[in-house]
Amino acid sequence: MQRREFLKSSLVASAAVLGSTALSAGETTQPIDGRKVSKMAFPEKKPLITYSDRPPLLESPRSVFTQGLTPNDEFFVRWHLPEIPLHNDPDNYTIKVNGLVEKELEISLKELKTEFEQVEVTAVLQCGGNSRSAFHPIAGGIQWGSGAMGCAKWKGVRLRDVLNRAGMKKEAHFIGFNGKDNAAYYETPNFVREIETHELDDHVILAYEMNGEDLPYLNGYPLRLVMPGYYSDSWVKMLSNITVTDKYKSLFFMDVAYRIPDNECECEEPDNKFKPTKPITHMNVKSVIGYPENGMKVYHNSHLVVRGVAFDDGTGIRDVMISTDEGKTWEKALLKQGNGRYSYTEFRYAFKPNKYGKLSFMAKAINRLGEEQPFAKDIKWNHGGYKYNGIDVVTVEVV
Ligand SMILES: Nc1nc2c(c(=O)[nH]1)N[C@H]1C(S)=C(S)[C@@H](COP(=O)(O)O)O[C@H]1N2
Ligand SMILES: [Mo]
Repeated sequence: MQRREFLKSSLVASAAVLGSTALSAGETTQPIDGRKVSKMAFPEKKPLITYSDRPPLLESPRSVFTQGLTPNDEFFVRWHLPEIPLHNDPDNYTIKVNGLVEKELEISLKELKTEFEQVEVTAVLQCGGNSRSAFHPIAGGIQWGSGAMGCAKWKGVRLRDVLNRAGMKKEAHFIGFNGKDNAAYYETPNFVREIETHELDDHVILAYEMNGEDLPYLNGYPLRLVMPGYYSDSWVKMLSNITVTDKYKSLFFMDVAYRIPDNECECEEPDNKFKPTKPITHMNVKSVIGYPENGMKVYHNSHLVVRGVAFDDGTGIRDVMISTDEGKTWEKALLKQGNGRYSYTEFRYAFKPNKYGKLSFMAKAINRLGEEQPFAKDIKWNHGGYKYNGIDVVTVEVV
């Protein structure tokens, strides 16, 4: 083969390679919607979208997001390990506080409820992988729609008060939390999360009540960590241990899962993953339309009220904008707030459909810092499928 010909053919080959890279570059669209709820229900739960029953993985359907507080029996459920205890006796339930503390403690549920100040906070609990099904190619993990979230009024005691009783030593830098669920195989560690001591503020609580009732069993009965503004991988359920350390311990869930690229865009390419990574922490601004739902038929000239919820990490929602023309023009929705800055902001927008055929509603939340949801196509890909917050779209048919 002559040299010139060789150059030509290698050029063709590299063009083909470039072409395929461009095609496989990570894309995002709308999360998959409209999955059916199961016929079966778990104890204390209504039938929900069910991905697995061991461990239980349950998603709330879209219609739940018309309410500012998510009912306990419609609240999503996520466990990582197949072995969750099948029984917890509240009279004998204790948690241990150990590690770099002056005095190790073993506190019973009863002592928590009677010896510490009781506090309440309304806060959104959202899995970092909520809406993961929007990522292409598929990001590893459960292919959630947008129902791996909920908002509840949590009651409990301040983590700080409990740690103060034990007395953290000066070298304390990390606080680890362990749940009572166990791995089925010894290689898999227990579910453990660590936070840095500076992340500990007065809103972080050990909660035993949710919306005025005991926690539902599957949501962590009888005690869980509540970290308002943070993705819920750090909200450890069925808490058993609080361990104070000076060094970051290499534990699976902190080291592998729930991490994103540690770069400006928090993004990477499917065939060129970025290192180093960092844990997901604060939630970005997001909204989800609860009504109407995709595929609904609505009447021409009827009085339609679009409803949904918006939230962020506690910065606070300033506006929710609605578009009925694919994002060309936007109008403000009416907001209802009042449960504090970590809770859902409810929104509503009245509209009279005056054209037959397909009609799309888009919802875009903007927070007090001016941060807003991007269009789905502008969300950048990451291999774990975390932090999706694309503008929500619901398409109905006007008949
Ligand atoms: N003990 C324990 N706590 C846990 C988990 C777990 O697997 N075990 N999963 C975490 C993750 S990733 C999420 S999204 C939330 C889900 O909380 P929920 O089941 O109350 O909705 O719990 C967190 N706390
Ligand atoms: Mo999660």
